[in-house]
Formats: sequence, C-alpha cells, structure tokens
Amino acid sequence: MSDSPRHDPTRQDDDTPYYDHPTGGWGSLEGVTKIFGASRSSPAAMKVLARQNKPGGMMCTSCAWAKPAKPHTFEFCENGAKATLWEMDRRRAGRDFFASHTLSELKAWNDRDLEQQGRLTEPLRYDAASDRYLPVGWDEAFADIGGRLKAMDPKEAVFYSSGHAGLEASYLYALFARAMGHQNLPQSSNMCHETTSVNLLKFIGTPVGTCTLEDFDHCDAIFFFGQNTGTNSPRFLHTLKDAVDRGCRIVTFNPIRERGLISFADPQNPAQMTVAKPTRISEKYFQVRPGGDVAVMAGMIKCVLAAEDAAPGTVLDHDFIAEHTTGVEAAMDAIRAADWGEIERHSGLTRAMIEDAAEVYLSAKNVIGIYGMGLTQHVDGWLNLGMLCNLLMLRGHIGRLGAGISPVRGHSNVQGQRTIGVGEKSSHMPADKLRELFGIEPPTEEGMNAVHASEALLEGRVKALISLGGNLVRALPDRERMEAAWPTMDLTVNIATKLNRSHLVPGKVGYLLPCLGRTDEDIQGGTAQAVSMEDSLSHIYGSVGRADPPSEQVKSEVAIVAGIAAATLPPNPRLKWREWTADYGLVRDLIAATFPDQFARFNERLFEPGGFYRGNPAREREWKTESGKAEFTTPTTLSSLGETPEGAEVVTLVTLRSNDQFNTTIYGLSDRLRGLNDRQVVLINHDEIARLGLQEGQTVTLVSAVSDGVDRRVGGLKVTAYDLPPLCVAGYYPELNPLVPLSYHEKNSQTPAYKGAPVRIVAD
Ligand SMILES: Nc1nc2c(c(=O)[nH]1)N[C@H]1C(S)=C(S)[C@@H](COP(=O)(O)OP(=O)(O)OC[C@H]3O[C@@H](n4cnc5c(=O)[nH]c(N)nc54)[C@H](O)[C@@H]3O)O[C@H]1N2
Ligand SMILES: Nc1nc2c(c(=O)[nH]1)N[C@H]1C(S)=C(S)[C@@H](COP(=O)(O)OP(=O)(O)OC[C@H]3O[C@@H](n4cnc5c(=O)[nH]c(N)nc54)[C@H](O)[C@@H]3O)O[C@H]1N2
Ligand SMILES: [Mo]
Repeated sequence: MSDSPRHDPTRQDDDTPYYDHPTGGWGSLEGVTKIFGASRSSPAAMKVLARQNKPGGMMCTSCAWAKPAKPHTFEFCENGAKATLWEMDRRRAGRDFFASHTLSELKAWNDRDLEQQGRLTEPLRYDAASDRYLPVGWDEAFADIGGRLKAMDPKEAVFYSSGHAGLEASYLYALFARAMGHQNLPQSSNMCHETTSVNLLKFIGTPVGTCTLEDFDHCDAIFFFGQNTGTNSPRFLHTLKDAVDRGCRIVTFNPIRERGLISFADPQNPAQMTVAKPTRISEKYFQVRPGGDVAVMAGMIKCVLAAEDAAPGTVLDHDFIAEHTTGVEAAMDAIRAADWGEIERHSGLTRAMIEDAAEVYLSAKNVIGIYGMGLTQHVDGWLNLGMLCNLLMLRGHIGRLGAGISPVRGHSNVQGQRTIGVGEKSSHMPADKLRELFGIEPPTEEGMNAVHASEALLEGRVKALISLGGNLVRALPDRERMEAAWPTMDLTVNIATKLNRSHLVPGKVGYLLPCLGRTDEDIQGGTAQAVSMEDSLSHIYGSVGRADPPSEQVKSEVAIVAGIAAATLPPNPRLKWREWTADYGLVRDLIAATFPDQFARFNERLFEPGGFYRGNPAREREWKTESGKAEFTTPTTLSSLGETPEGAEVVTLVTLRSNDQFNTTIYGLSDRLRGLNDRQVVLINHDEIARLGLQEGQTVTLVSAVSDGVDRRVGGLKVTAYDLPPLCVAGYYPELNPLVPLSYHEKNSQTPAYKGAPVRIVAD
C-alpha cells in the first residue's frame, strides 16, 4: 500500500481517505438492509423498528442519545437497527446446544460465534463433571443462589450491572444489595463515564451533563472532544446537522478523522439523498495526539486570556466568575505560565491551529463542550474535564440556554441506573429513605467499583459475582489475569440474553439465567409492563416491548432480581418482591418516593413525548460542590497520559470501537466508516511504520511497556498504515484488552485508561 494515507495535520477538506461517502446517506441504508438480509430476526422486527424511540414504543437498546419529542419518520439509525435485530434473533441457544458442547470446547470459539447461537431459552447450571451447562428449574436456581448468598459475608458479594436493564430492575437490584448488607455495585460506567460522574461532581456539582436538546437549538459553537458520533450515537448527527444549518460552528479534536464528524447526509431527507450536498459537520477538525487535549485547552485559554488582556473587561464573563466560581486565579496563573512549545509538543498541533480554534470560541455567544471516551479513558482524565470546565466557565458557558457541558453516555440506561442507586457509594441511595420505606439499615461501608472489585477478585476476596447483563471478562482491562481469576469464585450468576465469554468461566457454582430484552413483550400479572430509562440529557422514557419472548421459560430482569432477592433476604413485609414483580408501576412509585425531587409523578409522566426532565442543579447555576461554587481546576501537567515509560519505541495505544460492534458484541468484521475490514490490526501512521522499522502488512505483537512483572501481549496483528498522529497506535476493543493494565486508570474514578496504554511493537 505505497499510496497509504499520510498524516497531514493541516488538512481541512471534506474527504477521509478511507470512505468517501458521508455518514448517514445510502451507506447507512445499505447497512440496515444488509443486516435485514443476513440476520435471522423475527418478521415483527420492522414493526418494532417503526415505533423505536417514539412515545409508547421501544426505546433503543443501543446508545443513550435523546429521543426527541417530535420524532423523525424513522427514529432509529443503522446501529440502533442492528441492536434491535440482534435482540430479536430467531435462533435459540437451547438445552440441545448446551448438551452438545462442553465449555472447554466453547472457549475455543470466537465471541461472535457464541452470540450467533441466538437467544438463551431456559435457566442453566454449570455441571463441572460433564463441563456443561445443564437445565435447572427457576425455583431450584433461586433457592440455591439465595442459600449460598445468605451463607456468605455480604461484603464478599459483588453485583455488577451493564447499563442495559431498565430503572425498575436496577432499583430493585440496588435495594437488594443494600438490604443484604453491601453496596458492591460496580457498573459499566466504571469503565466508561465514571471520570465524568466523579469529577464533574467535584467541579460543578453534578455527575452528569448540563445540556438538553433545547440547548442545541441555541448554541453558536460546539467543541467536540473524543466522541465518535457517526458510529456510537448516530442519531445525534441529526441534531448536529440542524445546528450547523442554523450557523453553529463545530470544532473537533480527535486523533482520527472520524467520518461522521466530517460530513453527514440525512438518510430521511430525499433531497439530500439525491441532489443536494451532504452537510459538513466540523468546520475545523484537528487531529490531536491522544492525551493532548489538556494542552489544546491550555492553548485556547491562553488565547482567551490574551484577548482579555488586549481589551480588558470585554472578553471574560467577570460577573459569572465572581459570583459563581472559585479558584480562577491559581488556574489561570498556571495556564499563563504554560509554554507554547510544550503545548505544541503534547497536542501535536501548531499554535496557529489552536489560535484558530480559540477564534471560534471567542466569536460565539453560546458554547457547548461535548466529549466521550477520548477524554474519560485516560490516567489524567480528571484534568481533561477540569480544563473543559475551565474553558467554558471563563465566558459563563455553564447554566445558560444554548451553552453547557455534554458528555455523551454509552449504554442506553447507564446514566439512569446510577441516578436510581446502582453505585458503590452510600450517597447513591439515600439511607433515610431506605430506613423509612423498608425499615432496613443500609451499610455504611462504601462498596467496590469495577477496578476495586477486580483487584479484590485477584486477591481472592470476592466469593460471588452476579452480573445483570454485560460481559465483564471481556470488557475489563488486563483480561488474561482477570479471566484466570474468574473460576476461583464460589458463585457466579449471569443474567443475560445471549451467550458470551463471561459465561464460559463459571465459578465453582455457576448459573446462566436467560432474561427478556427490551424488545420482548413482558406480561406480568396478566398485564403488559413497561420499563424505563434515562438518556444522556437526563430525560426519562417508558419503553414497551412487543416481540414474542424467546421461550416461555425466559423471565424478566425484574422477576429474576426479585426472585434471587426473595430467596436471599430474611422475610420483611415491606420488601414486596412478588407484588413488585406483578406491577412495575409499584417499583416506579418507590423510585419516586426515594428520589422525590427528580421522579415525582413518575408513572403519570412515563410516556411524555421527549421524556420528562429530571432536572440538574448546575443548569440552574446551583453548585452542589464542596465550596458551593463551580470550581476552576489548576493543571498540573499538559497531557492526560500520566507518567509514561521512557523510550523512543514506546507508543500510546488507543482502543477503538468499530461501526459493526456494540461493545463486546461483534456484529461483523467491517468498520465501514473507517474503511477497514479486519479487526486483527494495529493502525499506525505511515512515517511511524518506517521509524519503527516495520513493514505494512507484516504481523506484529503489541507488548505492554508498563513493567510491573506481568507479561501483557497480543500477537498476530497486521500493521496497517492509517492517518494517525505520530507516537500512537490504534486497534480494537475488546481484542486488545489484555494490554491495558488494571492499575492504569483515571486517578479519581478508576476508569481504565483504555485510550492511553503505553506499548511497544515487536515483529512476529
Ligand atoms: N454502535 C455502537 N454504539 C455504541 C457503542 C458501541 O460499541 N457501538 N458503545 C456504547 C458505549 S458503552 C459507549 S461508552 C459509547 C462510546 O462512544 P465514544 O465516546 O465515541 O467512544 P469510542 O468509540 O471508544 O471512541 C472515542 C473517540 O475518541 C477518540 N480518541 C481517542 N483518544 C483520544 C484522545 O486522547 N483525545 C481525543 N480528543 N480523542 C480521542 C477516538 O479516535 C474515537 O473517535 O458508545 C455507545 N454507543
Ligand atoms: N479496551 C477497551 N475496553 C473497554 C472500552 C474501551 O473503549 N476500550 N469501553 C468500556 C466501556 S465504555 C464499557 S460501557 C464496557 C462495556 O462492558 P459491558 O457492559 O459489560 O459489556 P457489553 O458488551 O455491553 O455486554 C454485552 C452482553 O450483555 C448481555 N445483554 C445484552 N442485552 C441485555 C439485556 O437486555 N439484559 C441483560 N441482562 N443482558 C443483556 C448480552 O449477554 C451481551 O453479550 O466496556 C469497557 N471496556
Ligand atoms: Mo460505555
């Protein structure tokens, strides 16, 4: 590939060398059509899709982007359709399948083939003698699990949740843990936006973003850091396109020229699909070095301060700063002192480029800052967010219409689960309410998040793990060490829709319990039930499934959580597991009683078009921080990579999602929007290939450059030239997870540094 794309940080054209169509457009329609052709989804799928993300319909199981009050004709995207069809799979992984395969045999299968067996149909228990999962009755399963949990020290039990399950099951799960006597409630956000939950709370007094959809109708500039909209939240492209059509200017910082942030053709707009030009999304696109965002923002702030110095009193929002913030002097002193040479070195961008970005900031009345995993999954991720808050606050861009900070969340209900108590801290669920509503004395000892629970597992301190969805073995860092530790547990219980890797490493006693998905009709007490979720913009929606469940044996997540809880906990007339299972409205009443400020009249508002807003104090300029003010952050470094091992051959590994996967679920091997068709690759800048003495197309092994006595390596990766900044390489999650050390995480929240692991490349 001698014509392989060169890295040219100055380029600002509409093209990416790999995929020369806009995101959306015919490509995404083709994508949907292809899945329809290839998948074995039920014929009801089209009906479900037609109502997806609309009031009274099913809320997408893919990303957490908002569902507008006035939906498009099709309010789903290519990847949302994939997620729905994945769940509505007509294939079944039933008892015959499990009878004919041992787990040792299944371990040799790839992850995709495991999920391709289709939906799980009945409860299973691992039988060590035959190394197989065998059918078991629900009552027997609940009684045995309950008996084992009852017999152990509650602090040795861990209840994980992936951000799928609705608020109802999640609330009961969080209640169950605390009634049992622990709050070891790690969640997928611990690997994702925990950096946000912990640090935004510290800086501006809210664990979530401050924007709503309305803000996107009024902003003049958007600064976009490390979020791949075209793949991970495609419906958001409509919002961005509308903003651009209104004249809003978008500036993006991302090591990769991601197609969706460059141009977009609305697949639902006949004119744009045929004659009109696609919309250019980012006016300016800067290929920042991984971890270089701190330097970018320091540079931009220097420009803002220079403008203020040149025309004192006209640039900064002095009233906002004086009335609402603290720490501005120390933060600004440190930034003034930052050296442009260092800023250029860490960011990989020139001073002129950063000045260009600052010009957009200075010209805008209302600014929104948006970010994703590119800011959160770094050792000094806290500083990424601190600098973004600093930048926004200098001109009062928080708590005002058209402005704010907007983290784009991952799983469809990941934010909501945290809101209603799934979390390891006492502050996640008010103790007085637990006493008042249920007469239980909640634990005072803080629980374990995902990294702390993983460390405890490696040290033999975790005896039981219940997983409400997810694929933790694959999603965690340091996979090989984690996978080896899994079978040391006394009890593992996986509540899941499809078979995955984590299910193949049961504890000494292991259950696999099949649950309904959100597309499935959920009848309880003779009535169809709704479940609910919260989006990235803090709006809550009801969701109704209408598909035929995969088998009569499959239970809802609410029923399974309640079943285990009832079998574990001593009788308490106020813990009405059976009644709650028969009517989820009763659980929503409990959520409203526990969190009255946010969930008042929950049942009444369940199907409000556009969801109901649960409010956000920072949006109202009420700062629930330690100081009672919004806090400026003083930078201690200009990179978020942390201390990196020395050596010219050490490069930063960024792990990525493709356009054909949802986290650990791999739909297919293609990454259309990046022009890639193979997942066993390491992407490297053309000149770096030469610098490191490699050849395109050769296979190499990536070896961790962290020396802590653990050997971490992944081999068989094809060297692929790609337009990336120097000194970094990229490849796919979850294949490369063995290379990220568990100890390599964000400092305040322990979010693994999946975007900044130091590695060396060794020829195979
Ligand atoms: N189709 C689909 N949708 C999904 C998911 C999925 O797997 N598939 N996953 C869901 C989940 S759980 C989540 S959390 C979200 C994740 O959505 P994103 O937040 O978009 O996360 P990633 O895909 O990991 O990639 C983040 C982007 O950050 C860039 N990046 C990497 N390092 C840096 C850096 O140091 N600085 C900057 N500025 N950019 C950087 C990468 O090039 C990439 O474009 O998506 C959700 N939606
Ligand atoms: N290297 C690297 N690692 C990462 C990341 C990265 O960017 N790079 N990203 C991290 C992030 S942001 C996240 S959020 C985590 C994701 O970690 P997880 O949330 O643990 O993983 P998922 O792949 O989303 O989980 C998929 C499984 O969930 C089950 N499932 C699907 N739908 C349902 C349902 O409705 N109910 C139940 N009970 N089960 C269901 C299915 O069995 C499926 O196999 O991974 C993290 N790991
Ligand atoms: Mo995530």
